[in-house]
Amino acid sequence: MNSGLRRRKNIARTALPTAVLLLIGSAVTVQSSAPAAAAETTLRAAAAKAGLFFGVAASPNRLYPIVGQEFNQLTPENDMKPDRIATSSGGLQNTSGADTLVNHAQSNNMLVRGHTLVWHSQAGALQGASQATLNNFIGNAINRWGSRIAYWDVVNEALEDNNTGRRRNQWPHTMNRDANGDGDFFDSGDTDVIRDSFIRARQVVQAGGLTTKLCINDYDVDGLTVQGGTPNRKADALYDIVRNYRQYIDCVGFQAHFNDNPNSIITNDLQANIQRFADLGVEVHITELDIDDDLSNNDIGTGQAENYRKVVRACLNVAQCTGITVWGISDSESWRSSERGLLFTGGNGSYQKKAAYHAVLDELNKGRSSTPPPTTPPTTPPVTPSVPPTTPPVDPTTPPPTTPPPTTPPPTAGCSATVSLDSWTGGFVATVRVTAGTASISRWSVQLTLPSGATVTNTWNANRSGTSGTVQFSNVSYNGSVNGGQSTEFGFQGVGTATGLTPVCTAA
Ligand code: 9MR
Repeated sequence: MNSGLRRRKNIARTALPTAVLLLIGSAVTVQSSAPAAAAETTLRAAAAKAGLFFGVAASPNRLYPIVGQEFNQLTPENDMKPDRIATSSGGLQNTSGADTLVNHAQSNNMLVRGHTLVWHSQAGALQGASQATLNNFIGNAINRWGSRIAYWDVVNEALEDNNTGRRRNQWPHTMNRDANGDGDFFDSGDTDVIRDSFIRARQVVQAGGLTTKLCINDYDVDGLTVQGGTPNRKADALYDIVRNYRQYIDCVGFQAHFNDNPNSIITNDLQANIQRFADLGVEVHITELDIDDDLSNNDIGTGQAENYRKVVRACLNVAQCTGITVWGISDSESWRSSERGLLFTGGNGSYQKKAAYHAVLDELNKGRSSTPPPTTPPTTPPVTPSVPPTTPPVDPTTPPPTTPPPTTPPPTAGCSATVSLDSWTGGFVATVRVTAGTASISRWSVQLTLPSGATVTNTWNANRSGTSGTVQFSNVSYNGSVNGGQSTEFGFQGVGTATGLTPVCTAA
């Protein structure tokens, strides 16, 4: 039986598998200044107000109006997988479906999650490929869509089933070499497809000046424990990977396909598990959420709507949990239709909201916890990835960067700021790096003037006043403190053309 069939069979009733930041800045402002605001009536608006995205898995033949109305993030359910778009040498083919989805997302002001680059399943012509070929594919795929992809699942489902905590014993993980035989893949002499793929992806993002964030994604990694209180070794293994390769990894996806398998249930320690990854300094996303409507063995309740509410609340309670994606619109069009795991019934563009929809909307409208749990600083240096000497050379087929390198204005007292811009016809994403002077700072603000016709539509990791002309950005609660010589970043997306931006930074 091929792995796809075997996988589908497993999934039927057993374990299963598999960016908003755009709205975080503005949302934080709204939340603190207008706590009694009227409830929002769409998932995307409620999520944006709470400072996260709410997305959906989508296909080109199901781009009904609801997609843009209810959701502000889109993951191609199948159209960016290697079996669709990869050639055996790591080139690209058949990208029209993916292009359609990216264009639809862009015109509906939705973030895109690219899914996925390195995966044992649905590998198509890449099945059995070498790391060099995988690297070629990684470069070609990332560069095709550039910063229009907010998040890429670089590595998907690297860990095996049944809570063993081990890597999969199948390609591409069989390319692993544990050089000193100590049982892990984290030593300098080891080769590891996870590490090497992230290194390659990081190179491409850096070379292109892209804002794309790089994620690792898996299923059954949701709680600290699985049913019965057994430690979730798969989650622990994922945690070790992220901790050890933190310099290359920006984000972690918990697929959150909840069903009756003891390893796939919703546990009360979901929030604590999200928090421990957040404490490593990465963003956490719930990437493929669906919940069986009959969780008879589930240890914390049987009501689907209430279970959805618990998952949404766990994410809302951790500031670095920046997005939730449901794996489809309606039950009947889902990969697991018999379990009726989604928020809508109906089909073909005509959908009815379920109780689960109303529970999610209600929970999102409550916003983030007023007293978020304390976060500890990252244990490894965040933000600035470095590439070790073992890094393979940049693939010569990689197109040159599409954006000019950042320009550095003269530093002002306390801090300086640089901006790098990724532009496309009619829009842009700007990433602004704020660097403290020799002294540490506890607050910063950045002012810049947009050319006529340019308007900011979303901001992340900063509060903002103004949308056009002279616009002011200031730190949010978690990134105001910057040690001397260190940096933090925020970003914003807009329509129009934004060239010649000269940010001016002031600090306190
Ligand atoms: O939902 C996807 C379904 O249409 C495909 O047939 C299937 C093939 O493996 O993949 C499904 O999506 C999977 C995702 O890519 C990774 N995590 C598990 C998802 C459900 O199987």
